[in-house]
Amino acid sequence: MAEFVTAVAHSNIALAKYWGKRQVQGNLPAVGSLSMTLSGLYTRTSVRLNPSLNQHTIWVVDAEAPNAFAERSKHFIDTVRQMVDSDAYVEVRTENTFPTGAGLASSASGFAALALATTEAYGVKLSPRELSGLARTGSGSASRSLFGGFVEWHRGALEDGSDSVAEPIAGPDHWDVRMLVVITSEAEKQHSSTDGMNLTRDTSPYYDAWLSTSPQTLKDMKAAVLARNFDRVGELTESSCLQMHAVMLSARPGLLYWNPATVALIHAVRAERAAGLGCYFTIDAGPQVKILCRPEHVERLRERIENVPGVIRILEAAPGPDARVERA
Ligand code: 2P0
Repeated sequence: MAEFVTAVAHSNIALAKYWGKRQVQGNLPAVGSLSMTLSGLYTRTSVRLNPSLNQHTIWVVDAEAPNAFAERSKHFIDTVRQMVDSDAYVEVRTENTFPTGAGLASSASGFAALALATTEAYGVKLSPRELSGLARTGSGSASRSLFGGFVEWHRGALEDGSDSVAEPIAGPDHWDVRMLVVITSEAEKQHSSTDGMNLTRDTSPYYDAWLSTSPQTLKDMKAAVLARNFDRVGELTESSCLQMHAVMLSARPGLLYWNPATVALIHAVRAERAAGLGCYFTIDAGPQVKILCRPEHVERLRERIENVPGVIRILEAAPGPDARVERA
């Protein structure tokens, strides 16, 4: 039997957000986005061809493989298998260093690691750009998790999606900033992002405004990240987040991802900023609050927010590395 091939990919948090698909098939986004890859928060996935299997088997370490995740993964593996016309099925073991399904983008690191490990196991040779496009078909934000540091995912314009890939704009050493991930709930999220995006597109009267303002936000964000302009990046990060949540809230029925602790943390971040700490919030399709902050302010900020009612725990990340294959 073949050896296991193991790949590691890190989670990422968008500073300029992706919300909405120009085509659901292949997760082609309606807008481009820009993210920071997170050190310490990653998925490790091992894959091996197993001739005795008559279907793919997916094991999630320390957790039941949720059916939806297993089905998406099997479908994804089949697209790779068909690239080399193989009959072989695979055994997959995957583990996360952070809670799954709670707005922490486990599908981002998960499909990035699966793309890398599966192509390696089947002997499919792809460039990093092609790997990013492949990961996108598993989950949109996974396109960004192939790369370390600060990463732009292009909207692209081609119908086949081949130009909708991510690329790093600056490596992890470009800028020493931190992201605090403040967990306010460990419950699985109730709706898939795809369903939320479709509902938003179909029912929000503000969707066109979101599509028309996002490109400028992305352009400004890219320039600010390259210039290491912390307050400009922070201001754009909050703005992109709030514009995204405004369009989510304006769907019918409105998508409200926040809990009381989420709102309390927004106020806490703004109060600490007014008091002189370098910190800005962002929130994804879940109740966790991610706080972009200056490294020298991490300790003071932690002390101030750990007692906010509803805070369960706080994870800390710096800009993380590229996804990689681990050699034994
Ligand atoms: C992002 N999110 O840019 C945005 C912000 C959540 C809010 O990408 O349907 O799991 O697989 O393409 O990537 C989460 O959505 O969605 C996400 P699919 P994905 O990070």
